[in-house]
Amino acid sequence: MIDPSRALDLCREIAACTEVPGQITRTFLSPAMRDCHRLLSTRMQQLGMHVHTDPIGNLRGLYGAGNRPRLLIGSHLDTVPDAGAYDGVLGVAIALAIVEALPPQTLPFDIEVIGFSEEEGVRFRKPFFGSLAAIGRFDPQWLCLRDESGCSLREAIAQFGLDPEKIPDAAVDPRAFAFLEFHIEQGPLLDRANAPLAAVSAIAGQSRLHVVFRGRANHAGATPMNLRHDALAAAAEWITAVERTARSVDRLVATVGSLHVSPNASNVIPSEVRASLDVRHSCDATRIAAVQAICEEARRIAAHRLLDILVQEQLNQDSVSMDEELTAALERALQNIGEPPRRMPSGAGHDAMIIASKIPSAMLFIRSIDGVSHHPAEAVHAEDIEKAIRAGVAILADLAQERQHS
Ligand code: HGY
Ligand code: MN
Ligand code: MN
Repeated sequence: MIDPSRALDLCREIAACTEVPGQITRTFLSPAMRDCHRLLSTRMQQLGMHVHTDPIGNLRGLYGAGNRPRLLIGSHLDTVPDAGAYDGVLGVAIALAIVEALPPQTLPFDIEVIGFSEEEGVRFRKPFFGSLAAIGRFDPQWLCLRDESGCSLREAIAQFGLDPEKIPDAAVDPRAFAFLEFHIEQGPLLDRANAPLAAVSAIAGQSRLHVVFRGRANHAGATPMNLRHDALAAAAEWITAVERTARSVDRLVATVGSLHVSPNASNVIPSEVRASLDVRHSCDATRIAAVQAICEEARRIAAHRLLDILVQEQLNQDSVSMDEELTAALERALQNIGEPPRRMPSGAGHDAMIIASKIPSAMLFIRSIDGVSHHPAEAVHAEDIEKAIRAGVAILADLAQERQHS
């Protein structure tokens, strides 16, 4: 019998590791992340794992001697602001539950559980530092990025007690042969289908940009409307155009999720607005064309209002298909536990889309109740977690059998 409550209790314990009392906010290498590492390290050590934090802040638990082929299982430990208790961390909790549930006979491979340090891209507005470093694609130029407080990425890593010069050491062992990520769906499809689990077929590509409208501050009471260069009015006109564009293209999604207004006073015409732009689609050409159209509209609006505009691309991540063999093995595992083999695309981004560029990767989605995520109401069914753990044990047995006969 597998008891899902240990994994769920671990998620709830880790939910208390937050920078903001009363909500769940845990960003890259924050003190809250250190608390999270402490809880997970204890659980990993109880399982007999060798635990270390790599130079980019990924928490790594090695189960086995480390001298054999290696299966990686993991997800991210950071969250969006005011998050739910399961996005990311549930994948690490399930990985540990799978190790705990393994039958006594030894597997012909080692297992490394990885809690990635930065997948959401909240603190430095650039996602995937942990998984990019794990596959050797971390760009040292990023060390100069600064967070809202002006702290550089280099300083943040050093303040956590890590050495930014050693980030190449975060690369995964060359004997790693596969990566599995267990993750909540974060959307409504499984809930609507009344289905607990599904293998992921592909992960939608995503573009993330920083758009700055620069006008001119002036007196809100004394400046006639025809003499204004209002950065916020320009941004507002553009944001409705972003939504209109996204609604006009099938399965395209576009979001302006973050807005900083300066000088942000009720009686001053806004001089500057810094906006985020997030555009996703399973077809890369469609996504890139939409980004170009949306940015062109921003430039048109700025020119019409005699404002300056700055557009900076932060991420241009193509969509990624999951490894066919591993995904078929996940579907066999679903059948093995009495569930129909089911596949579905992912609109959300995941570390698996980064790891997949170097190591065969696959994902198993777990139903999000009411399809809610990136919100405190994020919830899962305990029985779905029990099934996910059983599916994990089943796929490991499948991989073991395959390797013993290869
Ligand atoms: O934004 C995403 O897709 C993920 O939650 N980081
Ligand atoms: Mn997320
Ligand atoms: Mn996630």
